[in-house]
Amino acid sequence: MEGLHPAPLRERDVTRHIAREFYKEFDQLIESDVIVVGGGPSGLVCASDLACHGFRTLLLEQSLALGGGFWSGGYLMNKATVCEPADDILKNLGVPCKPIQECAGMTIVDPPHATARLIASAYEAGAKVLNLTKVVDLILRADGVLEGVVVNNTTAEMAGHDVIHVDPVALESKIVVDATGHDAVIVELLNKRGVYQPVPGNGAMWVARSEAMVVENTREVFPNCFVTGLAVAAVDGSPRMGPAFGSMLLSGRRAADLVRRKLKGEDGAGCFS
Ligand code: 48H
Repeated sequence: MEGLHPAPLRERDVTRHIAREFYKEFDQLIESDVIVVGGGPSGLVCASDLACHGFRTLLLEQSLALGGGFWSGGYLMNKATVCEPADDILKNLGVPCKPIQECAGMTIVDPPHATARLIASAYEAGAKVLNLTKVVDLILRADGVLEGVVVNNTTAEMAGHDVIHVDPVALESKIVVDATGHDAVIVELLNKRGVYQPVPGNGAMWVARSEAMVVENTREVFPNCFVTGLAVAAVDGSPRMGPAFGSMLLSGRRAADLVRRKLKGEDGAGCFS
């Protein structure tokens, strides 16, 4: 249309500016304060809080979409539960949380709405995101110091090395947060590299206990490696909770607080077990 654009829009310009912006940003992401692996609810809250505090925070997600398991409430039902006080995290982002009269403290949320707001909040706080990026290994020194992760493009990894042999690349950080949910991928990799015990996987469902255990046991499990969300239950063999998401949000917040204290060198932070 005449007058819409000063010069006719060229395809090469679209490509050029996408490439320039991506690689300019990627250059900055090679070195971060914190890498959060996994863009589910716990990882999103953790990344958002850390970025809010001014830490260079990179969120890595193997899927195209961020949000992990928080797009639905289980069994393909589009409602999920969030118990107090975690509902405050969502309410502060403008997500409606409907109280349930029969169950004191329980609220119901629309998962896509909550997830969209968590994603927006992480971006608005300044967290950087690489999606379709799968963590496949760790940077681990002989003295047992974790210094970052090794990543590859998810689609190349999915094809398998026999079909597409693309070497991965490394991204450095002071801290790595395992927010990979059921599989506790980072802790599994520590185990594969012989520096951590086997990961038992989460225990059977017991919602009355599981949520508190995940939040309480959010911690530094290995020097410079923190674990949050369902990955905590996987590392401890503690019970799962089904589509109850409050502890994912609270655990993400607690992990960010522990990381912040460690990076600031505050007392009591960073006692791994
Ligand atoms: C990059 C990776 C890699 C990798 C995995 O599963 P999530 O939503 O995790 P949480 O802990 O934030 O939330 C758990 C919750 O969604 C849930 O499943 C609950 C409460 N279940 C209870 C029950 O009883 O089952 O998100 C983890 C994210 C996902 O987006 C993965 O794609 C991503 O981590 N991820 N990203 N590199 N190697 N592995």
